[in-house]
Amino acid sequence: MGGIILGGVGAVLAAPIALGAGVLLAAGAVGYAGVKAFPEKLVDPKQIVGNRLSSIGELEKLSDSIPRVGIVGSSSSGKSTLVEKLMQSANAPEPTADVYIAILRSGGANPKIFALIDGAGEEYPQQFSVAEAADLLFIVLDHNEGDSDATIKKTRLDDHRSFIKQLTAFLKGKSFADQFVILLNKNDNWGRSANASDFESWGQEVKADLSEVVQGTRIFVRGHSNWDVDCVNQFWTEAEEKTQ
Ligand SMILES: Nc1nc2c(ncn2[C@@H]2O[C@H](COP(=O)(O)OP(=O)(O)O)[C@@H](O)[C@H]2O)c(=O)[nH]1
Ligand SMILES: [Mg+2]
Repeated sequence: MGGIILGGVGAVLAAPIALGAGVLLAAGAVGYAGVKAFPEKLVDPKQIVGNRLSSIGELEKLSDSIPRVGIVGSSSSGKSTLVEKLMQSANAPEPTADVYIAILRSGGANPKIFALIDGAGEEYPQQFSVAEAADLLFIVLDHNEGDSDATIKKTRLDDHRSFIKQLTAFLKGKSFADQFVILLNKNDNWGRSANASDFESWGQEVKADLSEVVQGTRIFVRGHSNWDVDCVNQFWTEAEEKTQ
């Protein structure tokens, strides 16, 4: 009997508590849904020109989509130096550890805002993610890893070949940029070599072999030097023209 009374009292007391808890839970759920439904504030690309983003995902948070230019190639080929030059920065880049994105207004005849994507050359997964994200892809190759030697090193050329082989294997079956530009970088150095034309021919071979593998992709190849302002400006002209 006592148990029944106690049970009854318990039920009467518990009901408001349960009701209260239920109301709180419902209010919380409604509040959470409200926050989730409220669109995340998008960033206007014009507001972040000159900035660096630290992940490709951040490009999804822009109010307008901007062309993505990927810059890939083996370590020390001059990718980050190119980005620094395009930023008109006098700094020599630190060795690149992670993928980053520079938001820049191009310096050609038809300026627009671009996302330039660069990563660590020795980290193939980073290189692949840069290539996969790109609307236009620059592949930076060189004749040796140094910055002052004119010698064309066979081992270096083989490294580039093997990099490209891995890259195309990764891209197979995926959708990716329909135009590639191969830069034969450090022209200021290899241009002084007696074998400069061999290196240029090698660049043409790379292009020919690549077009066999990535059919339907237009491939261009040219000499380039990050120390030559005209070459750096040419990058912007190409980026503008090839992302219309
Ligand atoms: N001579 C010469 N050296 C360059 C050129 N571009 C880059 N370098 C040098 O190559 C080295 C590697 O450059 P970096 O941009 O860090 O290469 P990354 O690993 O591809 O980003 C640095 O010592 C640069 O100064 C170039 O056009 N000419
Ligand atoms: Mg780098």
